[in-house]
Amino acid sequence: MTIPELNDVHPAWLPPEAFRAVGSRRTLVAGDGTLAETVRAEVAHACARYGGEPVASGAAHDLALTLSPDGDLGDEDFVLGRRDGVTTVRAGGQAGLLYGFFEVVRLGEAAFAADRAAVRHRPATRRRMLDHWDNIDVHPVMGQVERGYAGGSIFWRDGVAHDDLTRVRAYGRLLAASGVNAVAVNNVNVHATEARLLTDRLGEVAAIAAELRPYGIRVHLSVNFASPVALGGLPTADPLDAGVREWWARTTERVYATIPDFGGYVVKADSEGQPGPFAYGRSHADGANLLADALAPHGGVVHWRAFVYDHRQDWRDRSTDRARAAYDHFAPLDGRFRDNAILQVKYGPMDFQVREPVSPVIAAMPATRLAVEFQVTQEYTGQQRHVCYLGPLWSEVLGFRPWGEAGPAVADVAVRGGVVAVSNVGDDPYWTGHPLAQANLYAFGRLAWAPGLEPGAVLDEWIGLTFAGCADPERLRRTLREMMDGSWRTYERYTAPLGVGFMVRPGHHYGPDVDGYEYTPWGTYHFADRDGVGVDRTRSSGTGFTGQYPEPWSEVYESLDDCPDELLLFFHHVPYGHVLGDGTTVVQHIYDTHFAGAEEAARTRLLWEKLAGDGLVAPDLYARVRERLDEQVRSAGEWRDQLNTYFLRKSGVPDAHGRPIH
Ligand code: GCV
Repeated sequence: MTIPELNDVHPAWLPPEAFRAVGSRRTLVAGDGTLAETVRAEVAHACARYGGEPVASGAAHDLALTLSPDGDLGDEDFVLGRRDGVTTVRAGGQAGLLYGFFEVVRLGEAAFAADRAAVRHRPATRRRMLDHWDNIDVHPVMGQVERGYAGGSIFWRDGVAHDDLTRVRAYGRLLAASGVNAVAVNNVNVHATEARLLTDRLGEVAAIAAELRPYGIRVHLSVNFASPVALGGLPTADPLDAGVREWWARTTERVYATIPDFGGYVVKADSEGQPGPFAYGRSHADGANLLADALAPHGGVVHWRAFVYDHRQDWRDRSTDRARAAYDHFAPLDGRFRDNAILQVKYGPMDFQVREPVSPVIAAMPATRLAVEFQVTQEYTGQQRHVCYLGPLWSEVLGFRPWGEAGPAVADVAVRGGVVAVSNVGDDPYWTGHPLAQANLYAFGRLAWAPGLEPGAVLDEWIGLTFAGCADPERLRRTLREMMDGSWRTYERYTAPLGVGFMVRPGHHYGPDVDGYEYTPWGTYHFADRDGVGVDRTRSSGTGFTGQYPEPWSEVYESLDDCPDELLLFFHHVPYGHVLGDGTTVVQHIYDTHFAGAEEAARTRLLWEKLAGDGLVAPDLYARVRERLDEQVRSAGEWRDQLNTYFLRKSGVPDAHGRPIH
């Protein structure tokens, strides 16, 4: 086992300096197995640089990482403490040893300072997963990585897997240090070439799995529901057909013969053109169970996506509501999914908008294992050209209580199914295009592991690791916190207002286009006219979507008075003069937030500029962020002007402060 080292690629949150504290100590690693070997190699690697020493059992040491499988610790759990000058990590399994090691790295010198009471660490949920929307062949419209904003794929290039997969190993290392333990390596839109990863191109998946295994990460594969026809030559892919069931069973057996620790399948079915069980008059439970049954003998799981809706809607038809679709399709199927079928639900009912209510599906299926899906890749949140730290959004969603304050939170529901997100990584030298977007990847792993972590504290961890060894860490920390803490809300301010969403350019989804989707089949409308704006999703006069929530939210969202302002236009169509909680009207709020948001973007750039030339960050990283900030400021100005102009022209209501609107 060699620790991956890459030239010309930024080390993200694992620069050599982050290992100084561990690397300058005497460390004992007790335990056997693949992951224990990784920890041993990590310790040796850090010691070689910083003068410490890996020691054998019986020798004096400062840090002991010990595998002690018996007891009450799960495989990923560990207990960390310090007494009598020795820091100890006692792990329930090899994975716990690895996570315990990275916890010590995260703590740095603090791990070796004062005594600390033994604290038990355990992940909130067993599966913390990243989905890659990577294509093997460059797709004519979507490119190498669908919704990718960080260059090509780290797995595939121009039709084949990369020869040198060192970068995949380094990725696994970064993910392990954040808490992620599963990766799906291809796009959920499974095109012809990618479908074959399941059969004759399985070797490429095995090669990737071999790189990720030493860091405790299992590989999953997105599969095409029509594979029995497309790959197996069968006349049907009907989930109840015996030949089809047999085909999936045999195919899956071969997968496990090649990759014994394979994680399972991810399926997007009957969605945006992907095939699915509807073609055979079968339900999505039938579809998911077909694959679950094939995977069960091998311990695998199927992630079946709930992102099913009609993308050929008639915009003239006000009764159809895309927000209703996932619940309408799936809630009636509660209790009908196998135990190794996980229903993967996007956090909101629409599609990864900057502001949406939490999906009602999450509260509707108590007898089904649900995973919550986030989007680390910033499709609708600035495409890694804008600073937009998403930790606060995810934290808000995970902490939301669908049954009211006394009930469980979304994170509690996800315990059984896991937390999943679409990765933002590509073959870019900074991994994520925008160097500050690395924080989103890190934060996803940390919040999936411990949903109660405070997003600002996660940011501090990320800053401390990424910029370890910085000459003035406190100044840098303060600057980055100021730039990033509120960046999601800033982005919200200068883009679509009050929860309405989708005022983006169709297709690529970057930049403003208020009516871009208004008369399309995609079901994403705002219904602005001369009198008002917003979607009436009430039971009393609208689409009835509010009725998909349990109380108290079904009542809160239904009521114009109680509906939270930030979601007002998601649930209600209101006149421009409607008065919000802070006393401003809707249209004045639109003007105010768009002016403020664009100003905040400019202030973010100023904060960064103050770091120029003082050596706190490397010049190339400084320049990359600076270049992105220029685009953010430009784009925020464009959003401000288009949105304000649009609503001035529609409403005829002037800005109360007489600011320039075009
Ligand atoms: C992979 C959105 C994106 C699509 C994506 C889809 C999904 O609609 O724009 O690119 O497809 O979500 O989550 O399946």
